[in-house]
Amino acid sequence: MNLFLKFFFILPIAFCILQFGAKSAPNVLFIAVDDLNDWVGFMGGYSGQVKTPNLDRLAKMGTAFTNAHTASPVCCPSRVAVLSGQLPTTSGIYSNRHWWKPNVPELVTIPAHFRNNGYKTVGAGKIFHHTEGNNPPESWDDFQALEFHDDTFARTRRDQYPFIPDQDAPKGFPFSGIELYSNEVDWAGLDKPESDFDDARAAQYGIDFLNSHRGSPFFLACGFFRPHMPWYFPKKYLDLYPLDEIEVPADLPEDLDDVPEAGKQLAMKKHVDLKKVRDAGKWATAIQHYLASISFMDAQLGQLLETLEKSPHAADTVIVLWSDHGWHLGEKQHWHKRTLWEETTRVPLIVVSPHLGESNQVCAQPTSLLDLFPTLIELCGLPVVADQAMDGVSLVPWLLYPAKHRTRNAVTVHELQHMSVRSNQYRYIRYIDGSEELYDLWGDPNEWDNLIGDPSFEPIRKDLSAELPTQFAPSAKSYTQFEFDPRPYTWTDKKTGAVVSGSR
Ligand SMILES: [Ca+2]
Ligand SMILES: [Ca+2]
Repeated sequence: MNLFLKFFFILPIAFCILQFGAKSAPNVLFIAVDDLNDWVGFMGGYSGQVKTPNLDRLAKMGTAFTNAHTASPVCCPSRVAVLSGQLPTTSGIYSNRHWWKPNVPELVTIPAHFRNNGYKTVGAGKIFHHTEGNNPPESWDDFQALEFHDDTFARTRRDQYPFIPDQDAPKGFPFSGIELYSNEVDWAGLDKPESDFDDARAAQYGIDFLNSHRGSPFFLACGFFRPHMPWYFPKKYLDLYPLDEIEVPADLPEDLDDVPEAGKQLAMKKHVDLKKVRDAGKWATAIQHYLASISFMDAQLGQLLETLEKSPHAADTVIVLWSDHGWHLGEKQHWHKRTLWEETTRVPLIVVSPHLGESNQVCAQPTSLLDLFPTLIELCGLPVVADQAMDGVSLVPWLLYPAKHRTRNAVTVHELQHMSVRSNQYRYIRYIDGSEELYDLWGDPNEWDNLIGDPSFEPIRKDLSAELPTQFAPSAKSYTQFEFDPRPYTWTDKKTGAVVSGSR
């Protein structure tokens, strides 16, 4: 066949096969992890040895984005941002007090978009925020809810957990030996079968689905709750982390001296927990339990990946894994999340495409979890979501060329107008009162030395500040302004009487 015929005959056929054949609609395995910072093997965020063989294996299967950041440092707004492709400043969903569906009923989320385009969408565990009213059934053909078998007694808010039975705290609680912020802030290796833990149940749901499903393309979401608190897991995972090998974060008592008042307030929120933990001599013990939680979650991930690899879906399934935000374990005097520093914003993000990009790639360009929705749309050949602005961009160019320079940096928004932008080298923070921080992560990876006020960094400050949002969607209505009915999954606006339904 001459070149002319090849061009006009074979290429279009190849194109058609790619577009409309089996490969035009790859499956998706969508894995969410909760409160996992950069303490994973392939990111090197922990100064000691963290054991995450399965996260590391997954990273090697595709592209690991090692400079990826959350859109918001709290569960609900972060997850809504990932699942809608919009910053809180676009959607108005800024906090855990905001139900997205009654506030922005037209918002199309990732699972809904896949379902609208012929995919079978199923899931288990924590994908949207885990309290009642955040996970409309309309997005899913089937969903196994997170039932909190690990810590039923910690879910004391009846309005947030109406589906969980009342249960007294067990004998010996708190297992950490310290009374902390809430029942949730506890840790222990527990003596119960691994299969009884919530994350094992979520993994098992995915395993059963992969083993039984045949036919139509699927979107399978698996949401792991660890290392979210409480740090409960099967006891054996503690053996991975002998206490005398635990590294505690470098402690610089004067670190907050050059942080503006608004930043200090974020750092000191729940600082009392860190103080109690350290005063009790249990800082290393707490870290040991965070690490063991990570390894327990990693083991569940491993079972899921192993099942996928042995299934007929292996060659045609896109895999993405992300964590909703990070966690401080004492850096900046902080214990928990809800800040704009590296410990909270930097998260694992892995994309594996069976048809695109090499394996074992690392992309160190600044990326955002907001990029996931456009990436999945492109990888699966779905139409863009009509009339829905997206604040991220597809990562496909970086799957093809991981070193490709990216001019767009990663923006994080915390509540109303506390904001940060992370570039390749720098982090710029501006709080609602206009106060600022600037760090050079290459020379100062701990973000100890605030460079604001140094005239030689003024051009960088100016460039980065220009990337922060300038338009702010009004804050969504608080959940207290709605009446939520889990059956048939409706919200009634207490003032207007308007009803929004999220039922299937
Ligand atoms: Ca979280
Ligand atoms: Ca400092």
